[in-house]
Amino acid sequence: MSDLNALETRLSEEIANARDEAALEAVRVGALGKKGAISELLKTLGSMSPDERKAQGPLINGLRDRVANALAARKSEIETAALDNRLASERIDITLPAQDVPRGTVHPVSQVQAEITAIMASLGFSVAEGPDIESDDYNFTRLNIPAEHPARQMHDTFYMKPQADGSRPLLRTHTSPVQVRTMLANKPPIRIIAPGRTYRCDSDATHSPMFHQVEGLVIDESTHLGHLKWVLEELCSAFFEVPHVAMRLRPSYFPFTEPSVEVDIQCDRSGGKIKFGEGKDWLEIAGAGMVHPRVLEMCGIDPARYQGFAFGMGLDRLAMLKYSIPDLRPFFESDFRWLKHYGFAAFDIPSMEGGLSR
Ligand code: 2U9
Repeated sequence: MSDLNALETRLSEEIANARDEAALEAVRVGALGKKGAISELLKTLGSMSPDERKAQGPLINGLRDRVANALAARKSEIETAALDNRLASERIDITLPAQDVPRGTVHPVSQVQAEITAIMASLGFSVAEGPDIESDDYNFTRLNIPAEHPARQMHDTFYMKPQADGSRPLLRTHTSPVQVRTMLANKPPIRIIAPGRTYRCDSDATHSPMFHQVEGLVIDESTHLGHLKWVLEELCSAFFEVPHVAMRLRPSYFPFTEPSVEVDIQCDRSGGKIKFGEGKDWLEIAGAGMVHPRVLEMCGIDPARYQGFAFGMGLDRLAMLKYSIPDLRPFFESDFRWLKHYGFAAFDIPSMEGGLSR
C-alpha cells in the first residue's frame, strides 16, 4: 500500500517536472510501458489469491488511471506552451511594406472581365460558367450547327482523342455551350453572361489559339431586339466610361441566331488614338441576334412561348481597345515587364459605385 503511494508520489513529481514531450514520454514508458512499474504491478495480479486480487486490483488499476490522466494533462500543457512559444517567435508585422518581392498585377483580360461582370450585374445578369472541354453536341449540334455544316470548318476546332463510345470531346470554340447548359437546367426568365476561355486552332498577330469571350443571353416571353440594343448601349457606355455611345446594328448571319446582327459603336480614330462616344468612324464591337427557335427547342425551351437575344464579344480585343494595347501576342507570354506596365492593382476591384478603372 505504502509502496503504491510512494510510486504515485514519485511519478507525479516526474510528470510535473517533465519539460518537453521526450521527457514526458520517458516517464510514460517507465510507468505504463511494457516493462513499466505499473505494468509490472498489474502482472502480479495473476498470481494473487482471489481475496488479495479483490483488494489490490482496484488500487493498482486506480493508480494506472490517475497516472494516465496526469500524463495526458501534462502532454496538453507542454503542447500548448510549445505552440505559444512558436506563435510568439514567428510573429510578423503584416502592416510593414513588402520588400524585395515581385509584386503581381491583375491581367488586363481579368480586369476587363471583372468590369463587364460588374456592369452586367448592375443590369440584373448573373455569371454562368461551364467546362473548357465540351461535347460536340453542346458546342455545335444544339446551337444549330449540325455535322457537315460549313460553320464547323470556320471554328478551327481542337478535337481530343475519340472516346470508347465514339464521341470526340473538344475544346470549346465559344462560350455558347454554357448558355446551352443554362437553358437545359433552368426555366425562363434567364439573364446570364458567360465569360471565359475559348480555343481555336489559329495563331497570328491578331489571333491566339486560346482567347476570351463574354457572351450574354436573355430569355423571356417578349424579349426583343430593342432590349438587346439598350443592354449593349448601357454596357458599352459604362465600359468605355462615356455618357453615351451611338450604336448601329448591321444584318449578319450566325447559325444560332435569327435575325443576326453585327454591332458597331461610333468612335473617332482621327488623333492616332481611338476615342469612343464621339466621331465619324464605326468600330465593330459584338455579334448578336435573337436566339434561333430551333436552338431554343434543342435546349428544352418552348419557342412558341419564349424568345430572347444573345450576344458575343471578344474580351482580349476589348482590353486592347480600352487600354490602348497595340499587340495581342504579349497577352499570353507572362512577361513580367509587360504585366507591370499594363496590369492593374490587385485591390482596385471594379464596381459601378467605386469606379471601373483607375
Ligand atoms: C446560344 C444562342 C445564341 C452568341 C453569339 C455572336 C453572335 C458572335 C463573336 C463575337 C466576337 C465571337 O469572340 S468573337 O469573335 N460572337 O458574333 N455570339 S450571337 O449567340 C448564342 C449563344 C448561345 C444558346
